[in-house]
Amino acid sequence: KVVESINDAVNVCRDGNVGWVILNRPKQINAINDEIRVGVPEALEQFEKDKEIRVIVIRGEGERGLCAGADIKERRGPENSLQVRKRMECARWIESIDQTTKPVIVAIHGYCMGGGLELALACDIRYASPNAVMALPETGLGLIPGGGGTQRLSRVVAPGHALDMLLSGDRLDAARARSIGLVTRVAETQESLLQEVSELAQKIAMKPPLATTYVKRAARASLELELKRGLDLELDLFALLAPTEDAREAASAFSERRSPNFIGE
Ligand code: CO8
Repeated sequence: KVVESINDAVNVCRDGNVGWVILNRPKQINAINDEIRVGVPEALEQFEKDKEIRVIVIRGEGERGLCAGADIKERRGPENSLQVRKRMECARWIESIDQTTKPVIVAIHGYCMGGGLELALACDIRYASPNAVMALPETGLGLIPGGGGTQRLSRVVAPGHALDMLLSGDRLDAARARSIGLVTRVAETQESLLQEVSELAQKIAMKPPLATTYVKRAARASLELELKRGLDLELDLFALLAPTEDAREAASAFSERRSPNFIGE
């Protein structure tokens, strides 16, 4: 598998129908700098356009962790609130994950703090290693999360758990994170994380891609739409899928007791 560089801080790799986005600042525990802010959306856009890619995985290079949050050592001059507000538009790079129609899985090993957890919160499936450590420590720095943490966390876990994490800044281990639904899967061992994530990604990539895209769209819309509109959207998407080649192929393959061959139409 060939690893290609988007820039100094982000690599990509294609493995069959799975596209890997790799944060590559291991010495700084992949702390978020401008190259990550630019490189991740660029990598996602590449994979979004690539018909061969059906599932995307985000992971971090190095043993220490997925991402230790924003680069605290980035030097900036004094700024007033207006200047900060303008600059913080760059925090919207995480929204590139929302705009991706293909499923995005994040592999969380080691530290996943602040902006790193905000990145993970925007993904569709959070898969942790047993050594994962997750926290939103921003209030301890006199700040609040600025990459969607205050909004996405309570859409992922119950609001009581979200406020607990936001106010305390406490670090959660993988077992605790799974118990509150912050991650949905924990790997057997630290070493098996990427293999397990890869297997899950391949499994999803084997499914009819249109159905995968539409189910993601409908489920994500449920977080924003009132129920009636969400149910309408679900039926619209169902009706679009029912006559597709892949839906017909799935039914034929079932009747004929053979493996289906999906073409993405
Ligand atoms: N930014 C820049 N460099 C970092 C960061 C970071 N967030 N985290 C770790 N590093 C660097 C360390 O400086 C160190 O580099 P060096 O070897 O050159 O000194 C290297 O990575 C390894 O880190 P440690 O030696 O500290 O490793 P430990 O195992 O002792 O500790 C921790 C690991 C617990 C993850 C620790 O590094 C830590 O607490 N990091 C900061 C975590 C954090 O608070 N992140 C910010 C969260 S808030 C956020 O993301 C949004 C708000 C941003 C505000 C920015 C203010 C300007």
